Amino acid sequence: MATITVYGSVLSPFVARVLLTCGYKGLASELSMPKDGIKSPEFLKLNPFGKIPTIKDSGTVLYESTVIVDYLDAKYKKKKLIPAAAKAMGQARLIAAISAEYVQAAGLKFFRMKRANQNIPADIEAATLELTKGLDVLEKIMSGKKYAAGPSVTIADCFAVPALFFAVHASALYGMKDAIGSRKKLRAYWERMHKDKVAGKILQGMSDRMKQLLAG
Ligand SMILES: N[C@@H](CCC(=O)N[C@@H](CS)C(=O)NCC(=O)O)C(=O)O
Repeated sequence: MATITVYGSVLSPFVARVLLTCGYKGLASELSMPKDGIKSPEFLKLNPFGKIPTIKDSGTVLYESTVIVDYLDAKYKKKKLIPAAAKAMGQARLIAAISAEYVQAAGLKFFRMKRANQNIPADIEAATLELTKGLDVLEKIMSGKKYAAGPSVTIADCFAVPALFFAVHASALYGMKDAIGSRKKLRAYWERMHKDKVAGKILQGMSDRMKQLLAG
């Protein structure tokens, strides 16, 4: 199997989804930023939006993280991350969607406000409310087992881990000391994922990169 090129940076939660997918499926991947930048004519030929992640897998070029995750799971049949049974698939996709659309979205709002040096109380309050609601729902639907949707790793983990990273670390930039709070299933999951071989490595990479970025 050829090595999959993943264009991007580990700090991007969209890229991290793809790296987690490769990691959990045991696929060889190589992470790199496009040589002349994401808006260069060369890179725009691969992804007309000039965004990361974008992948090259032998002759296949793809962009949009959710599409890439589905593609990798469909192409490489071993260690399936999308459950075949309808109910289990629905549960895994629901956790992935809540993580992406609510938890990650709110976390990214904090991060982007910080990078733009914005401190508008109404915006901070709106992001806090959105994050609180998203985390409450996630706590409700998490399996409470080893992985997000049950005893085995699924697509849910590929979305939940980067979403929780931004929920915790970006909200902390606005004084939320502990975004997870008293949500028991989420807390145990978050602690477990730091010790998980695949997720732990990605979380460390995200954390190192965020520190570098904020320092610079
Ligand atoms: N919907 C896209 C979003 C990707 C995305 O927004 N990536 C950001 C990095 S976190 C990016 O490339 N931003 C550069 C830009 O929009 O110009 C996906 O799921 O892949």
